[in-house]
Amino acid sequence: MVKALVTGGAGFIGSNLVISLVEKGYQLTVVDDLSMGVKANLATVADQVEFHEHDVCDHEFMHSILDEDFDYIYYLAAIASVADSVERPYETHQVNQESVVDTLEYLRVKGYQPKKFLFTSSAAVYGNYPELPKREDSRVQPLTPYAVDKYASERFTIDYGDLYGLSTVAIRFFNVFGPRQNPNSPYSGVLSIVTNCLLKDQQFTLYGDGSQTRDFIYVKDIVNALIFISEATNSYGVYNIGYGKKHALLDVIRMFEEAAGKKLKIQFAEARNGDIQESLADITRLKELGFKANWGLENGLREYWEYADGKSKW
Ligand code: UD2
Repeated sequence: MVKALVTGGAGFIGSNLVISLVEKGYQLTVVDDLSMGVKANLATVADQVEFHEHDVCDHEFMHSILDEDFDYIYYLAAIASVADSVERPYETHQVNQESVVDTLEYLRVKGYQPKKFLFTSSAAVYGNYPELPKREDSRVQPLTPYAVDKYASERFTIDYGDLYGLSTVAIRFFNVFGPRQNPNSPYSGVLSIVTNCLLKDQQFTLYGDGSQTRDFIYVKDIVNALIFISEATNSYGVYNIGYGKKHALLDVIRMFEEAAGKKLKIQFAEARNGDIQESLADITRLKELGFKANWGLENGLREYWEYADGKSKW
């Protein structure tokens, strides 16, 4: 049986990934300290997953888990809030970088050779340079502890491949949306906040005029891409994952209203400090590997709404 480890597997993207891997017949181990994830995210697969509620910074514990010698390791555990990293740079560093390096080092020392070690990073590493679209070799400008740690962990991931022969890849997510994204912080993904407002008939605050663009991608396409990249024997280095299309926020909100059959009450406010105006992924590398997204933005929005509205089980 194929054995996979997903750290952060109770979180938004992690739980969607775990469920897909279970459906593929993989034997799953999940490590998540539930600081951001929730166990309920894995309710439908609870009896098919070995779940450890544990901090990835506990090196001894992680070593005992890694001794299971996995075929695939998906490293999604992170403190995913940029704002949190600015407030608590050292603590978030322990999670977002130290734990990753320790895992890679343990694999090296023990001579474990997973078919792939996949680290998940973020478009945050690109910072504010205006060049678009962002290619994996575009200039980076990590402006926050979160982005610094993500970038450094990417480099460690790739270097452990180049220097020590581990098969590794690093992924840069653009704006992911879909079921189980937590809407409860002002820095949660904007579409989870929109969903929450639509469901509760609450007013949504749109920062700026809505012309800012993002490369929004549905979580099911993200999960398919993660699995595709990890299983491709010729994948290496860094991959952007987005649709390679940019949409103005207000246009996406209009598309979502259509999917929901409901109007969003919008209040406009000053643009957020540090908000970037445009973001767009160049996904040439992903396409060259042979990946094709099969959901797309409109289908994704429709399915997300059906899930959120309780019409479809996930
Ligand atoms: C994404 C990441 C962030 C960081 C950044 C790097 C997410 C959730 N956030 O931020 O962690 O990596 O990229 O560039 O993936 N907005 C509103 N109202 C709200 C919330 C958001 O108008 O209640 C706007 C926000 O000002 C921004 C857009 O919606 O212009 C998207 O916001 P976001 O927080 O979902 O994502 P982003 O790209 O700013």
